Amino acid sequence: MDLYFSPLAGSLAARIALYEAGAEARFIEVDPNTKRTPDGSNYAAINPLGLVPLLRLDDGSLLSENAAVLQYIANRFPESNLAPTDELGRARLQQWLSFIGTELHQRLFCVLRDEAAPEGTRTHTLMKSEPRLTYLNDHLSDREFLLDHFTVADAYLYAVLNWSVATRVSFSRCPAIKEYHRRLRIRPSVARAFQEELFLYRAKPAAHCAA
Ligand SMILES: N[C@@H](CCC(=O)N[C@@H](CS)C(=O)NCC(=O)O)C(=O)O
Repeated sequence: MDLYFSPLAGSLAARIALYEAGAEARFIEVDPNTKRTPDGSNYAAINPLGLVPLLRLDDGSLLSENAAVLQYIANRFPESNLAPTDELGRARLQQWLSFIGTELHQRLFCVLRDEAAPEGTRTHTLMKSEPRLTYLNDHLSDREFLLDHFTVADAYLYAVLNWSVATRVSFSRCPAIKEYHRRLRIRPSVARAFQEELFLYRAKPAAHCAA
């Protein structure tokens, strides 16, 4: 399996999931500016959207979208227990993957990372995100993970919360989110994935705009 990724992008979640599963995978870096891979291939020809993550499966087919990629990894390595198997548990996992993907990844962090956004966008976006962050903070205030054990949704939430530094989103009013992020950071799969991608990120700072 190949994972197309950019250092410290949302694709970090898939790397964490693969490490959790102890899976064999090849990691192919995509330069977010040039859309080239290290061998000079044009990533836009592989994924016309130009977005990461993207998985190339063993049969050569491609799978995109964080929620799908993460659930595929969880399904492919069931012994790693990265997703609930019961019907309601699966729906709850989907609920959190959707929340993270839409309410946090796209609606909050992608907007704040957009340097071309019109004036006033930041204030408006932060104001709109407040109830969402409060909701997440309340949910995390009495639990270690989003569900009752570590799942791919935690890997995704961790990757997204990392962008709070570059986007200057403060969690001072969200102590449970802060504590959750701190706890996950020291989980071995997470620490390993983060350190490896931080190294790549720092190697080419001009290519990245966040994290
Ligand atoms: N809907 C996609 C969004 C993925 C996405 O926004 N990826 C960002 C990195 S976090 C990206 O590849 N950005 C590059 C670009 O916009 O050109 C998903 O959930 O996988």
